[in-house]
Amino acid sequence: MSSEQPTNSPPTSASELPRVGYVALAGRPNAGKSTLFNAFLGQRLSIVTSKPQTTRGRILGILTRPQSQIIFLDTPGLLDADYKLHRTMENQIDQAARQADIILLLVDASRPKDRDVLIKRFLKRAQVPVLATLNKIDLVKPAQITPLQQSLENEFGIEKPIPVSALRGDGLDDLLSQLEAYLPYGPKLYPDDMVAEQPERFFVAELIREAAFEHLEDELPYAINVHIEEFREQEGRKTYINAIIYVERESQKGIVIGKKGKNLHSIGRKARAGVEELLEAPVFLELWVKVRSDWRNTDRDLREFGYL
Ligand SMILES: Nc1nc2c(ncn2[C@@H]2O[C@H](COP(=O)(O)OP(=O)(O)OP(=O)(O)O)[C@@H](O)[C@H]2O)c(=O)[nH]1
Ligand SMILES: [Mg+2]
Repeated sequence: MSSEQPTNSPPTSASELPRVGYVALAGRPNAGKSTLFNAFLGQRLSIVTSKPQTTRGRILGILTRPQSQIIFLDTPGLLDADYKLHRTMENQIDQAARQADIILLLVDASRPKDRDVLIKRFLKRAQVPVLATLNKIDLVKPAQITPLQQSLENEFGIEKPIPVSALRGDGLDDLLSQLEAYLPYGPKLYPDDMVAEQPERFFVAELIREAAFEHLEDELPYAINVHIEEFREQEGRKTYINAIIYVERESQKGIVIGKKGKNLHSIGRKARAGVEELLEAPVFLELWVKVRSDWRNTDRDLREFGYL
């Protein structure tokens, strides 16, 4: 965390040291934060789905370049907190913003007005410089980009947002150089080959949640949580993973399992492919579904699931 006054000018003193620092991604749910995070890191580290509220915590990803080490913090989307779970998500956003040297605010070009009051509230709390980017420009006509940039600049009192498409990779090199210029010079904080800090079993649980999120409809994706019960690497045999998908009600359990276990089977197949890609090893994935009533509002459950 920086105790200096926020300023919107990059550090100017040159040095032999690389630029090293934290970039927190922030924005509304579904703005494309995790897509951008993965595009910068060149790998699928943070889960991405077509549904909002996919990311539930702070995800750290390290990009080491010849002259810099940029530590990206992916965060949940800014929202109205309806559950205790949402309040833990808000805390994660604020913690990441405090830890950051610069905040990168993402605005979805196809939904620029989406609950902008939440963005304004967040910007008021921000203690460090904020750079903004207009994402998903592939979804709007080129002629719309300049007026959109201008209206966001006026609305939020920030510098002109940099237009990008995280999905296509357009504009990312320019954005990365601009971000880099805001980081202080200093020694690297992580080994060059390190990309993530959270343990493998965290990412495995996330990949299972990603598969379930995409597969399930309506409110159900939001009522699930994935917990890894057992993760065992075995010499000469498939890695054994036993995971529980928690739901909030008995009726939800039946839907997640599906007729003759069809839904659970599909979720398992999709999740296993992702987990095998991540671990670069064959995996035996066993999935169970259990009920944990009202876990999103229960401190004990939130603590056990790692949200608190
Ligand atoms: N067309 C288009 N789609 C994008 C772009 N970036 C992200 N998306 C899509 O937008 C959806 C949401 O992307 P995410 O990266 O999960 O968004 P997020 O901001 O992390 O969302 P939360 O985790 O819910 O806060 C996914 O379907 C992405 O494929 C983009 O540049 N263009
Ligand atoms: Mg996300």
